[in-house]
Amino acid sequence: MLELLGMPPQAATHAADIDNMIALIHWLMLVLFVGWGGYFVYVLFRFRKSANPKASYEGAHGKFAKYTEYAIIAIEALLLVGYAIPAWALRVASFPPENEAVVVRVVAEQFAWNVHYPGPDGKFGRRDIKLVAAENPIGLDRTDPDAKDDVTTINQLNLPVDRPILVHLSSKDVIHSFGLYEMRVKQDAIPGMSIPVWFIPNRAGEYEIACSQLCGLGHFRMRGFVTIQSEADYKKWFDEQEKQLTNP
Ligand SMILES: [Cu+2]
Repeated sequence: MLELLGMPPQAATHAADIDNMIALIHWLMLVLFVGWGGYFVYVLFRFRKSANPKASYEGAHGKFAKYTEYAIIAIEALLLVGYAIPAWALRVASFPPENEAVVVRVVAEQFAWNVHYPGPDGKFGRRDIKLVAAENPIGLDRTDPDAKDDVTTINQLNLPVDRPILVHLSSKDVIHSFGLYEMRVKQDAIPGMSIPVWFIPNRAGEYEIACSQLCGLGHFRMRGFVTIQSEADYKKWFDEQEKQLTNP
């Protein structure tokens, strides 16, 4: 239904919850729009000049308007407390443990997404701002033992399907925003901060990383790709990357 209305396919486990909330909010807005619109037309007719030659300075009596307001407040509170806050809490307070998740760093810059995998040792190598260069955009120090097996890519994020993904998001320059529409993920990347984002992709395929903050003149081309693949394909891809590290 939502896909027919132009929503992207749902490619993460929490996508349906977010879409349900969006749908509920839109239903409420539709009811309010029709309700207020109908009321407006009624008032135009009911208080027309010919039927009310003399203006009433008292205004309308009756409790209907008051109760309608209370009902709308109650529904909005229900949406906030029953849906929005729990959905948000799950994203920002219930991170998967690092040893179960695929952990990856994404470093945004004008105008690219740098991806940094810790490699089989599970440890991210040291990074040094002095080492930042065109061929080493994140300044990875390859002399550090933890960095030896680290894999870096530009604008390409490969991830296995059906596993929790934990992205540590940061930025080298300005505020960017990590937007994976199909996975219903959007998080600002803020210089000086490392922000964790997690999700479980549940549909293999090729998706896009869109920068969702106007971050400069090249914002339009700040576009990366996410490949969600089976565990076996992901491992194969990763092994190829490792091979290239040892004999480039
Ligand atoms: Cu950007």
